[in-house]
Amino acid sequence: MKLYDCLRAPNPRRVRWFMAEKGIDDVEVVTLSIMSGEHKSPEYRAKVGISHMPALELDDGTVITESVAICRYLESVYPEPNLFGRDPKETAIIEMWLRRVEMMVANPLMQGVRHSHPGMAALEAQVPEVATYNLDGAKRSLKILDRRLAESPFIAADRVTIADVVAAASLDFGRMIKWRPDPELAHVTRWFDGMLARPAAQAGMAA
Ligand SMILES: N[C@@H](CCC(=O)N[C@@H](CS)C(=O)NCC(=O)O)C(=O)O
Repeated sequence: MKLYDCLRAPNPRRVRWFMAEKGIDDVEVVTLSIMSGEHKSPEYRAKVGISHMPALELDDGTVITESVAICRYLESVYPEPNLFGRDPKETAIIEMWLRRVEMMVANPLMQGVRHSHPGMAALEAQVPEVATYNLDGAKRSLKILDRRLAESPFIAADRVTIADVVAAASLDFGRMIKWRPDPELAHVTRWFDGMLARPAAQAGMAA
């Protein structure tokens, strides 16, 4: 298998982090640069079908995009440690939090960065109001996460799951614009510091 990866982008980081949590080290990683437009080459587009990263190419040539779909596939192939749920109830709760995190925190934060970081102007027709609207939305949603984390060590279960990986990789992308969760959100802060201290958080980050 081959993972098409980009070092600073948050969606590829989810997959690297997820693989590191599972100790997966037999996937070849091909690093491309979004800023240099390598994901827009005719070869990449022909292979992947969309100019997005990450993408996972299987040995039979099948290509999977969408970071969570890639993680779900890897979970089936490498089931332990489990990050998507062990039984119907736990799987549904993890999916519920994953959807909440994706829509209420990850997407708004990514839009906030894309519409405000000067370096992203090459990728996005930036609208400052879009950045403000999305960053305000992410900030409000983090209060929901703070209440949840007051009663649970991790977002969806008593162990790290895909919901934590998606949330933490997305929140850490805020560093690009010096954005951090409000330190008054004590439970989010405790959880986020803990997530960033995990060895898997460093996957691909030193390069
Ligand atoms: N929903 C997709 C999003 C993929 C995506 O948008 N990736 C960004 C990098 S984080 C990308 O490839 N951007 C290319 C561009 O903006 O031209 C996923 O979860 O993988």
